Amino acid sequence: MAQVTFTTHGERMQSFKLLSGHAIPAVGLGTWKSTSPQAQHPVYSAIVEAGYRHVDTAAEYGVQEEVGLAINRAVHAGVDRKSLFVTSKLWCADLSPERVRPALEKSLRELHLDYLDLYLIHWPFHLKEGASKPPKQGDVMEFNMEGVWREMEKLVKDNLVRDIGVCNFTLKKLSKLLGLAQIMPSVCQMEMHPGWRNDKMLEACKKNGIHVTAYSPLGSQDHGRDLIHDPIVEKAARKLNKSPGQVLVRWAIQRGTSTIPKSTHLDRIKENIRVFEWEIPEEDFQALCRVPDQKRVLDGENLFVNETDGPYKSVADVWDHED
Ligand code: NDP
Ligand code: 1BO
Repeated sequence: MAQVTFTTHGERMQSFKLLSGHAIPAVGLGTWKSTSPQAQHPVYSAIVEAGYRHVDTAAEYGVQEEVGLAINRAVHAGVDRKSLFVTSKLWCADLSPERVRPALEKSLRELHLDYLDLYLIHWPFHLKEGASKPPKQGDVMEFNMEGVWREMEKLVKDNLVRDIGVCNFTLKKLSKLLGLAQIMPSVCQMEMHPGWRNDKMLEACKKNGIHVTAYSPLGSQDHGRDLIHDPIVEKAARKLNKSPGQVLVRWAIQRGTSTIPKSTHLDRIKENIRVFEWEIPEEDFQALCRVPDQKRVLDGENLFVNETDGPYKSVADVWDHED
C-alpha cells in the first residue's frame, strides 16, 4: 500500500511500506554506470535539488566512494540521514557465508555510512574472485543460500542493515529462501518495465508481502531496449503531456513497485521524479501492460553462462526454465 510522505523540500512523494515496517521511497536514483565527470556526483544534486530520498548502488558498480561522498555532503547540507534510504548489494564473489560481513563492512566504509537501509543479494550465483566474462570452467561455484542468508540476518540483528532482500531471483529460488528464512526478505529487486513485466515474480512477491523494486525501468542503457521511443509509451506521453521517461516511471509505481531510474543528467533526474501529482489512466496503463515482445534485457548470459562446462549452460538454466 502506497503512503504519501513529504520530502524536506516539501515535495509530495509516495513510499511503500516494507514487511519490517520501514518505508521505501517509490522513486530512487540508480547508479550503475553512473561515473560522472562532474566534480560532484549527481547523487548530491538528486538529493539536494531534486528531492530524492532513495539511492540504489552496489559494490560491483565501483561508484560507492563517489556516491558516499555525495550522500555525506547532502547530510552536511542539512538533509537528515534518517530520511534517506540507501541500498547496496552483495556481489557474487562474496556469496559465501564468511565473506558476507566483510563485504558489507567494505561497502559501509566506501559509502562513509554506519548502516544501510537495505542490503541485497545482487545475483543468486557464487562466482570465483576474478571470474571471466563469460565464466570459464570452475568460475561459477555452488551457492550456499542458507549459510549466506543466516549471515545477512545477523547484519540486521547487529543493526548494520535495516532490511535485507534479493535480486534476480526465480520462483524456485524464492520458494527455497522462504522455506529457510528466519528474517523474511523485505525486497525483491527485479528487471521490470513494459518490455519485461515479469508478472509471475510480481504476483509471487505480492502474495508473500515482499515489496518489489523495478530495476531498468526505462529499458536500461547501452544495448538495452529503447522504450523511450516505443510507440505505445510515446502515445501515452503525448496524451498526458509528460515525457516518455516519466510515463515509464509512473507505470512502475502504479503497478505497486518502487523504481530506480538512473541518470547522470540533472534535468532528467528532476524529470524522472516528477511523477506523483498525476496518474496514467486505466486504458493507457493497460495498453502499456500489453507491450509485445516481452524479453529481458539483463539475462545474465555474459556473467553466468558457460555453454560447454556449465553449471549454467544457457540463459534458460540461469532463470530455472521459468521464462
Ligand atoms: P534505466 O532503465 O534506469 O535507464 C538508464 C538509461 O536511460 C541511461 O542511459 C540514462 O541516460 C537514460 N535516461 C534516464 N532518464 C531518462 C529520461 N528521462 N529520458 C531519456 N533517457 C533517460 O537503466 P539501468 O539499467 O541503469 O537501471 C536503473 C538502476 O537499476 C541501475 O542504475 C541500478 O541502480 C539498478 N539495477 C539493478 C540491477 C540488479 O541486478 N539488481 C540490474 C540493473 C540495474 P543518462 O544517464 O545519460 O541520462
Ligand atoms: C553486473 C551488474 C548488473 C547491474 O546491477
